[in-house]
Amino acid sequence: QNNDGVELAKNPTRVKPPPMHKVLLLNDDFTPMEFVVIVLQQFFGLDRERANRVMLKVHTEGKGVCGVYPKDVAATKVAQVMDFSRQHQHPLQCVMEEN
Ligand code: NFA
Repeated sequence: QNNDGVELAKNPTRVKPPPMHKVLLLNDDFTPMEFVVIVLQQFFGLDRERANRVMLKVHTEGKGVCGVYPKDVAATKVAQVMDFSRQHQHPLQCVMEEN
């Protein structure tokens, strides 16, 4: 039974968990590695070691998952990272995709 797209006020009982969305970073040739590590620590709560691992995965494979969140949270993370990168004049790209 489909319980999506129904007004929550009339439907306080959720049958399914919210659909989750991956947030990914994309590689580029210009953003400093250290800046990417800071982004992963600051916006995705990774410790330095995990942040370094994800950064290197993005660097070598072209993209990497920062975290998995409900749609609204994922969208906020993407916007925050894009803002932060622009503020620092780095071309780092952050995107989301449904699982
Ligand atoms: N490729 C970038 C560099 O060599 C580092 C980087 C890693 C950029 C991950 C974006 C994402 N400076």
